[in-house]
Amino acid sequence: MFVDEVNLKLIAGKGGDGCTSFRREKYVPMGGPDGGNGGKGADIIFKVDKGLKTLVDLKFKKIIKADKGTNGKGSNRFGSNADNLIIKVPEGTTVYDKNTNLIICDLVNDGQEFIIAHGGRGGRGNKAFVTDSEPAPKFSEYGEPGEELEIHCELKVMADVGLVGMPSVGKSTFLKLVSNANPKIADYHFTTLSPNLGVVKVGSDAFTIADLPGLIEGASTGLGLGIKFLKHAMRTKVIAHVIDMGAFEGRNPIEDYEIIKNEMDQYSNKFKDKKAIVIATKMDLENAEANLEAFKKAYPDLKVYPISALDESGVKEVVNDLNELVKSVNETKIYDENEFIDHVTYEYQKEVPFKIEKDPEGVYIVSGKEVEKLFLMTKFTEEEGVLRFGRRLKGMGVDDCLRSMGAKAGDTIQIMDYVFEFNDEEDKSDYEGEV
Ligand SMILES: Nc1nc2c(ncn2[C@@H]2O[C@H](COP(=O)(O)OP(=O)(O)OP(=O)(O)O)[C@@H](O)[C@H]2O)c(=O)[nH]1
Ligand SMILES: [Mg+2]
Repeated sequence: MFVDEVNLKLIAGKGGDGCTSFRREKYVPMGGPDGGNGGKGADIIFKVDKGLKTLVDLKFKKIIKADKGTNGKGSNRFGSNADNLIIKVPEGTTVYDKNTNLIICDLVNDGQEFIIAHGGRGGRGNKAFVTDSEPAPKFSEYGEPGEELEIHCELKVMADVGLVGMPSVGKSTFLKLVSNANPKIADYHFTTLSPNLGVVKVGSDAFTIADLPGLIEGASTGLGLGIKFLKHAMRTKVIAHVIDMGAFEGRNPIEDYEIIKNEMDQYSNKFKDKKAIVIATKMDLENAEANLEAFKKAYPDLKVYPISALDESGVKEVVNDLNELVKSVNETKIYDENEFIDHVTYEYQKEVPFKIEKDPEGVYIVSGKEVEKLFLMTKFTEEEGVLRFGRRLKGMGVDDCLRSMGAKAGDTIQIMDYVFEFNDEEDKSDYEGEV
C-alpha cells in the first residue's frame, strides 16, 4: 500500500526520577545525602532509510511513545539514559508540527536524522541539591516529562523528472520503455493509482522518473483522483508533460495541455519555475502529425518530443535531453524559509513560563509549560520538596503576578491538580495545599 500522509502523536521518554537517600554506614549515624540523578528519557528520532518507499509503517500507529530513563538510587548511583527511539522514514519525508503547520524538518538524504521529540532530563537526586546553607536536603525531583508533539508527515517522492498528463496518454508506457520500472499499463483511465518510480540509465549517467496518476479538469477540486499526487512532482527538477497526439477520444492536445497546466498552477506556484518539456505520444496514430503541427504552432517556445511506443521512435532523443536537463538543474527548492520552524525562537515562544487566569469562582488558575513541568517534577510527599516548589514559583514571579491581579491571602490557587491557598507574605514562601 502506498501511503504518503500520516498524522501521529509523539511522546518522548520521561526522565528517570531522582532519589532521596542518605548514606548508611556502620558507626556513621548521620551519613550525608547520596541520592543519585535519574537517567535521560529517550528522544524520538526520524531517520531516512533509502529502502523505504512509503509511510505505510506509520499509518496504523496513532501514538509513538519512547522509553523512560531509569531512576537514580542511593549510594550516588545514577539512573541510565534510555535508548533513543529511531523511526525509519523514506527519502523525501517532511515533518510538520500539526499545531502551527510549520515544518520541523525535511528529510531528503539517506541516513539523515533529526530529533523530533526530545526526551526529558533525569530528575535530580537529593545529593544534587546540596548547598552550603542546605548540606542535607531531604528532597529530590521526578524526571522531566518527555516532549509531546502532534505531527503530520508528508512524503513527496524524490525523482528528477515527473511525468504529468491526462489519463491513458501513455505515461506509464513511456516509463516502462525507458526505465527499470514495470508499471501496469491498460487502455482504461486511472490505471496508475500511486506514483511509480524508475531509474533511467544514459551511458554512465542515471536519473529517476516518477510516473504520476492521470489528472483531469477539476482535479484541483477533487475530480478524478484529485491533485493529491501532484505533490510528488514538487521535488522534481524537470516536468515532462505527456500529451496524446492521437487524440482519438475526442481530445484536443492544446486543450489537454492548458487544463493540466492550469491545475498545476492552482496547486503550487513552484511549478512555474521548473523546467518543462512536452512528450508527444502515440505518433503512430492517424491524426497525430496534424495535431502535433497545430500544437507546435500554438506553443513555439515549448520543446516538444514526438514519440511512439510502438516502434520506439523518438524515445532516445527525449531520454538524452532529459538527462542533460536534469544535470543542468542544481537545486530544487520546494519550501520557503518562512515555512520552517525557527527552532530557536519557536522553543522560546512555546515555553511561556506561566499564565494566570481567574475562573468565575474566583480561583486563580496558573498554567504554562514551566510551572507545569515544575509541578510534575516535584515530589509533594517530601516536605522540603514542597517548600522548594513554593520558592521556585516565587522566583518565577508567580506571587507578584497573583498580587497584581488582586489575589489576597486565603484565595485559592490551582496548578494542574494541585490546589492551595495563597499565602501573601513576602518573606514566607510556604504554600499549603493538597494534590
Ligand atoms: N498506439 C499507441 N498506443 C499507446 C502508445 N503509448 C501508450 N499507448 C496505449 O495507451 C494506453 C494507455 O497507456 P498507459 O501508459 O497506461 O497510460 P497512462 O498515461 O499511464 O494512463 P493512467 O495511468 O490511467 O493515467 C495503453 O493501452 C497503451 O498501450 C503509443 O505510443 N502508441
Ligand atoms: Mg499510468
